[in-house]
Amino acid sequence: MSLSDFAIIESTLREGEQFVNAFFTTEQKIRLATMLDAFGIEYLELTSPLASPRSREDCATIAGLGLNAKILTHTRCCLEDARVAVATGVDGVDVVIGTSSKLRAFSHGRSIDDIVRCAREVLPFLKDSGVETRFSTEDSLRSDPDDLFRVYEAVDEVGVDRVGIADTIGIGTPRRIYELVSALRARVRADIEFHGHNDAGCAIANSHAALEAGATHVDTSVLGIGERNGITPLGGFIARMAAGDPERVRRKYRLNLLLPIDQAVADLVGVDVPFNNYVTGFCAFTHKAGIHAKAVLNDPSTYEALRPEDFGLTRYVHVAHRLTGWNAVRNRAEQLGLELTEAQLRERTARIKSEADQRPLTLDQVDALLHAAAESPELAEVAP
Ligand code: HCA
Ligand code: CU
Repeated sequence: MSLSDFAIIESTLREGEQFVNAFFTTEQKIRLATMLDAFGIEYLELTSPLASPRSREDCATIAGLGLNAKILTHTRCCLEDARVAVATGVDGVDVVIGTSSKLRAFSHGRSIDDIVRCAREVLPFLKDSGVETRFSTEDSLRSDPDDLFRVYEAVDEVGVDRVGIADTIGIGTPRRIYELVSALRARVRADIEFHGHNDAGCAIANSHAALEAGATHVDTSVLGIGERNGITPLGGFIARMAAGDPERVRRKYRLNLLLPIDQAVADLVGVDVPFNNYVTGFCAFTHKAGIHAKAVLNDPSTYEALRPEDFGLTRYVHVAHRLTGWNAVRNRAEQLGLELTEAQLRERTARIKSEADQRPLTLDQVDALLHAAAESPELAEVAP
């Protein structure tokens, strides 16, 4: 159900602000919020207004922009924080508290009974204030399942809109997340959100598994930025969902904004978009080996799970190397407007391969070889 009907909680302006290089000015936050809203994100999560005076003003400013996305902020489970959050004018408040024994011992020092008591105080206050409510347990995967379900059932009883599972240190696997979300799905009527860190590389797969098990909301950040190596990246999550149901993802989001969004965040935090990034990495739609190139030129879906044109991008067939084939070379000749015979193309392909065996070749050098063939018809006679 949820694979076909999910919402993204975009947390670049909360979790992403916890990335070591991140410092966003108010203007930059507004620009990012506006871009993400234009992309079609359903929710934007902002840093707690309790974090600093500027964070508080920015919450109010972004909540007042009149975006389509619902604006959320994120607070600890306490009434004073909840009051400040509501006063900023946000649409919803994401309440979080650690339930693992480690966090209870070394972070806030509260018992499960205490957590339940506090949640039963904070959530009704938020509901009465007319905002959407979410209650999440930090470090859910290292929490005792009995404690977890006790807390979730208690907040479900007071009518929370959404409960959240957080894989805070990125240790989840798809199977584990599937089982946990399924068990939770059977116990609460509230929507279910998944927040997954990427320390061990499973964040996207875990988010997908959460949806398969009945979760309804997934947290992302642009390029995955966040604490340590971050969380589920927006682009990677979109790629995963588009690989499953491209029609729906095309209808839901303005996919051609993904590249400017990834680039804007990379610039703001002083990093490059990774070369192998989902969709927007420079080699995401490049093809190299002759066999791949031939098939892709005939039908791109042979070797592409995603269509570059859905994202306003183009594929690139790499010809200047020793693995090339004559179909790729013919395609390049056509791009250059050259009419070469099959014999010429096969001869030029053999020449490119032997030259590329000696040294790296550039596309300019390949183009020069193709132009030379077009100007020397006698090459047409040379069989490979
Ligand atoms: C944090 C921790 C958190 C919260 C996630 C959530 C995590 O930095 O406050 O609210 O669901 O990873 O546990 O990001
Ligand atoms: Cu987190």
